[in-house]
Amino acid sequence: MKERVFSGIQPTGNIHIGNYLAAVRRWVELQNEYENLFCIVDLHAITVPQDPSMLKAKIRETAGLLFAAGIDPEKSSVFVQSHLSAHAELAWILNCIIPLGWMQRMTQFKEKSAMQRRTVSTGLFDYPALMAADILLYQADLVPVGEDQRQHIELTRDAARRFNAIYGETFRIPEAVIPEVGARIMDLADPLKKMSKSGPGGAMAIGLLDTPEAVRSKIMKAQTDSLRDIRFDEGRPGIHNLLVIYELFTGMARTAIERHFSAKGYADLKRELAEIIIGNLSPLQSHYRELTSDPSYINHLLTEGAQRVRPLAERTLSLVKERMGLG
Ligand code: ATP
Ligand code: LTN
Repeated sequence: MKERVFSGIQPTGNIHIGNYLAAVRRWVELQNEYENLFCIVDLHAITVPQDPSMLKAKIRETAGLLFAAGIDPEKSSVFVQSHLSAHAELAWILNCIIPLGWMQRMTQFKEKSAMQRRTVSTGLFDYPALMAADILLYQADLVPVGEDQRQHIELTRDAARRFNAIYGETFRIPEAVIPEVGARIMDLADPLKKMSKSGPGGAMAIGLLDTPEAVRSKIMKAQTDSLRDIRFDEGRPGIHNLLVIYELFTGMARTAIERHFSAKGYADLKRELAEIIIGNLSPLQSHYRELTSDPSYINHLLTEGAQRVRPLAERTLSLVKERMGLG
């Protein structure tokens, strides 16, 4: 039996190279070795206001980008969270066993709610319980994500252990898979903040569908520092971030990259990096255009994905209900 991989992505904003390098590209790499489930988490997306027609379009765009990036519908089930009511149902049940204090420790809520203050929804606070439900519903072994999701996966593990301790062995305890390099790609304008789809830094995130001109302009404007030498140094976040992106897209060793740039300046690094990103995104973008030329094709793949995973979700949910004496 192959181990099971589960991960999720929000259909909001533009999927950026941070999402790609830390998550999507890794999902593609893991495909042959594992059983794979990838969920487009629209119920998570509505924890902040969304325009309905835009959300519907973004769900298809996200799916199209996953397939264009190399997720193979024969090897992986890609599906939409709201197509299966079991996610919301299990989230409610987990709400009733997760202590409030655990949720109050979540740093992502603190950061995101600080930006919204008065209008912040209860759903945004409860976001990690729904994420735990996503993962536990499928008895996933591995959850490949970026660094920002580490705390949510810890909470998922704690919730699963707590449920198992109270009601008996029910959930598998999942593990986070977080890359050693590039788990947190930083914003180009403010390299102390993570590159984000929805945050204020969105304009300086490089989207997978960005035109070559947009990529060049964003990279050339990226914040650096007043030093000159080009070295991997975490104390210099702007240059470090550009070098990490360079490393991940080229696969070159750090020493080789530093040698390559030893007699060059920041402008050379930026120019080369922009072309490397453009070269990497170009095949993905043409694949995306092919896949989306017939809009019904993506819908068909998403319906199939949901059909494939439904029995797994239903099995866990009925076990949970039975254990708890529901119904
Ligand atoms: P937002 O920034 O609006 O919260 P997001 O960019 O985090 O959205 P998600 O759909 O929530 O997007 O994340 C998809 C995956 O990308 C997750 O595994 C997440 O950890 C990862 N990820 C998100 N931002 C980065 C980043 N800057 N660097 C590396 N990985 C990231
Ligand atoms: N919270 C994640 C998206 C997400 C997810 C999941 C990731 C929702 N459910 C389950 C892994 C497993 C995010 O914001 N990146």
